[in-house]
Amino acid sequence: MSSDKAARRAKFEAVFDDIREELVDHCKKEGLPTEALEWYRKNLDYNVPGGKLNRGISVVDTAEILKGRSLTEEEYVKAAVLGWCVELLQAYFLVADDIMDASITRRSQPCWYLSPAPAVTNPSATPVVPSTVPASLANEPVSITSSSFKHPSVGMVAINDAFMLGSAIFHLLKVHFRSQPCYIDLVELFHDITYKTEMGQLVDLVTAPEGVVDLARFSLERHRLIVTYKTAYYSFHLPVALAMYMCNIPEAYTVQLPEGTKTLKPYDLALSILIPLGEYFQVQDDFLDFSAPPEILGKIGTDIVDNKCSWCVNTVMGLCTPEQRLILDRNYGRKGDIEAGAEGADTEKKAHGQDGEAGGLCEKRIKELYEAVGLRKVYAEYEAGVYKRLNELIGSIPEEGEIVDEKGQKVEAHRGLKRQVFTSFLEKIYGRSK
Ligand code: GPP
Ligand code: MG
Ligand code: MG
Ligand code: MG
Repeated sequence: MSSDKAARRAKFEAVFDDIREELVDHCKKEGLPTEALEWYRKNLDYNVPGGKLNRGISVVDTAEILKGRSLTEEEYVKAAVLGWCVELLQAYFLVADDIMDASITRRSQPCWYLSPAPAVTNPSATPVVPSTVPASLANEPVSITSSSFKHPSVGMVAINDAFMLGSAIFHLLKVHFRSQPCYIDLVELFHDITYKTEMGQLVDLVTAPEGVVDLARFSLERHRLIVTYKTAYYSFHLPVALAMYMCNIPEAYTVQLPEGTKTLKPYDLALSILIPLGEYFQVQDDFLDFSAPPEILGKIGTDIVDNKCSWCVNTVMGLCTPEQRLILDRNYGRKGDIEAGAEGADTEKKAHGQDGEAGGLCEKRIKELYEAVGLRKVYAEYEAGVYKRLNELIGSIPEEGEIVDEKGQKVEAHRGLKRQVFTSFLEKIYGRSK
C-alpha cells in the first residue's frame, strides 16, 4: 500500500472511533444495560471496520474530486460519516448474507454468527446457549478445517445485530445531516438502495434453491440481473451518489448548446457507468470464490456447494462438451460425493465446515472441470476486455468545459462530474486478487 493510501485509510478509520462511541452512547442514553452495550460495541468493532473500506473511502475521494480541492475539516467529517454509513450497510448485508450462504469465514475471521459470543455474563456460569463454534474458529487467524465445537456462538442474535447495523445508518444521518438540504435525498437513497439490494439477494437465493439443482435456470442474463441488484447499486452507485448529494449536485439542469436546450442528468450519467463497474466487481467476486486461496481472500468460497448462479458456472456452461456438462449437472450445488454414491450427500444439512472440508468431492470435481475448460484464461480475457470497455465508457463523459454553448462559451458540464470519479474506482478494483 502506498504511504498516501495508508494515510488516507488511517484518517478515515479514525472517524470510526467517534462513530462507534456515538452509537453506543445513544444506546446508553436509551437506558440499555451494560451487557447490551458491550455486545453492540463488539458487533460494531467485529463487523464494520475490518474490510478493504473501498466503498467508504470512495465517498470521501469522490467528494474531493467533485469539489476539486481538499475538503475542509468539517466537510471531511461529513463525507467520512457518509462513508461509514456505506460500510455499516455493507456490514449489515454481510452478517445476514453469511447466514443465508452458510459461510464460515469473512475477513479472515469466523463469520459473526459463528464467532464466540461476547462475554457479557459471568464467565464461570454454565452457558445456556448451545455450543456451535468450531474450536479453531475461536482464535484468529482462523483455521478452517477443525470439527470440534466448544464456545457458545453469537448464533441467531446475529440477525438482530444485522438489523442494528442497518438502523444505525439512519440514526447517524439524522444526527449529522438533519439540518442540511440534502438530508431527505440521503435518507431516500439509503432506503432505495437497500430495497434494491434485497431484491438482488432474493433473485440470488431463489435462483439457487437448496437441494434443487437445475442449471437450466441459470444464464448470464440472469447473472447480470442478480449482480446489478445485489452488488452494483450499493457498492458503486451509492458511494458516488452520496458524495454528489453532499456536494449539492442537482438531479437535472439545462444548458444552452448550439443545437438547442439540453437537459443534463448527472446522476443518470453516473449510474450508466457505475452499474457496469459493479457488474465487473461481482464477476471478480465470483471468480475469486473459485480461484483465490482462502488465506488471501479472507473467506472460503461457497458458490459451487451453494448452487449459485455465478459467472463461473454460466461461463463454463457455454464452453463445455456434452460429457463435461454431465459432470456439471451431477456435481454442482452438492455437498459431499454424489457420483461415488456417498450416503446422505444430497440431503445433508447445509453447514459448511462442520465435517471438515467445505465442499467435498463434488466441489473438487467442479473445480477440476473449471480448470479443464480453461476458465482462468477466459477470465483473464474477460478482465482485459471489460477494463478497455469501461475506460472507453468513462472517456465518453463530457468533462467540465467540453460542452460549448451557441456563443462558443464553455458550459459547466455535469457540474464537475469528472472522469476521475470513475477511473479512481476502476483503478481500485482492476486486477484485484482479494
Ligand atoms: C454479495 O454476494 C452480495 C451481498 C453481500 C448482498 C447481500 C444482500 C442482503 C440483502 C443480505 P455474495 O454472497 O457473493 O458475497 P460474498 O462472496 O462476499 O459472500
Ligand atoms: Mg455470500
Ligand atoms: Mg450471497
Ligand atoms: Mg461471492
